Amino acid sequence: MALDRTTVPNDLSAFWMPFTANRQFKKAPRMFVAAKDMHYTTADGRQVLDGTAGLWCCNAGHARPKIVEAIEGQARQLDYAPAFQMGHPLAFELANRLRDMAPDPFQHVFFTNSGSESVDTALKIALAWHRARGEGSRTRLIGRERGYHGVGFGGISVGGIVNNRRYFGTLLTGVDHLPHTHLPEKNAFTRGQPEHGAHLADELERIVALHGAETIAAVIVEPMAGSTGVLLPPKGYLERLREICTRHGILLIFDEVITGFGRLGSSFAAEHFNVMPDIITTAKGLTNGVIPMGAVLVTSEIHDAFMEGPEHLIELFHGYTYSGNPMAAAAGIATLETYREEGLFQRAADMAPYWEDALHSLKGLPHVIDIRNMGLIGAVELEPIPGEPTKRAFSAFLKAYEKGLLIRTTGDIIALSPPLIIEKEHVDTLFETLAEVLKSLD
Ligand code: PXG
Repeated sequence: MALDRTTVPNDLSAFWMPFTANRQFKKAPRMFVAAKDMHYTTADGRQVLDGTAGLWCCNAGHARPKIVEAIEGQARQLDYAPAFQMGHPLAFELANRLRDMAPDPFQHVFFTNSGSESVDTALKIALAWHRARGEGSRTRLIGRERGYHGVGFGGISVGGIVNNRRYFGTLLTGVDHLPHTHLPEKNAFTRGQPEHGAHLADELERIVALHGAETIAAVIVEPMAGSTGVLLPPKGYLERLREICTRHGILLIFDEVITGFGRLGSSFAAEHFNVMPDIITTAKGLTNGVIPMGAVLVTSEIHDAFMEGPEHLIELFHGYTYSGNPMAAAAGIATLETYREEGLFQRAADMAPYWEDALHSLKGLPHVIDIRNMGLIGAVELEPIPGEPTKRAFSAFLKAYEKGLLIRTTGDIIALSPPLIIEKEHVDTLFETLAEVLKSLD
């Protein structure tokens, strides 16, 4: 029997949906049944402009031929190969290509299946690396308020989204947090990196003084905090964080699950800001979101410290059944080729000024209290309805969807991150629709 891919089942009760108001959704479901380039098709046959690249992941747009063909071909050639003590060519090929596109220091790649797994992998590598070098006392991990590092126990421990933490017990011990960098009273309506807030990196010195540098393994931050509502690093902030980490022998991890693969107009935020961490976590755009995959990029200094001792012994007791999975690797290679052939990272950089102007034209519309942007990312922060936080932005989300536009909201912030293939006409349509939506809000 052919799979019916477009008819919505009558019974929606079995699927417990992630990060979704299940009961509300199931009363009035919003379903996509197809996608091509910049648009989704809904179950009731409407076209919806993708203002969010799915969930920040479909950077090359939807149903791109090269990626589709790679997956079809790979399913026929080699569907699965064991990930431990066996290999297959494409995982090595993808790792080589990632190394080649990453900034110079990043010479080795560990594959995962998601951003959450990349984060847990990076934290574990950081701990094990210090131990391998005889600094086993370095066990503390430092995250940041409002940080999002996925939903594993490591990720929510270093993360700083209250609702993602408060229900789940005591989390990892030995974790501390830097303050977030959101200073709306000083930086509202900034284009690009805000002027104020570099001093917030000095809080790391306070944390070091409190615990002792010799107890701290790593600091993890998103170079641009996406999920919490697009918080850009203040000018000089990342540089200062880097300098303090280096001075105290602490590893710096950039979580580039969102910023990797062209979102800011360059391969990685590390390159964009010209600040090199020791470890980079990725996922999402690595395979254009088509097949789940993540990757952790590390320097030779980190990798090589593990390559000691008898050669028959496993060097790192970590990995997943699907690390470097053939289908995902094929999708990843085809995705990176699509990015390169179409010059999509440069395209994002070229489109960014037009995007910025269009976004900031929303200033002055009802309830808009801040607008922030960088690369092909934008955020519009709305004044919350008194006593009912999140409601106004969610209402904007529903209205936009009705008008044929997909946006994301978090709290009372609207986040935008379109596929990098976006044309000026799409940008115009997107912001005209959003302006109508904002004017219609209570
Ligand atoms: N790190 C960062 C920086 C992320 O943004 C993850 C880790 C976790 O990735 P996985 O693949 O485990 O989900 C993320 C994910 C949103 C939104 O609307 C953001 C994410 C996921 C879903 C929605 O902002 N980021």
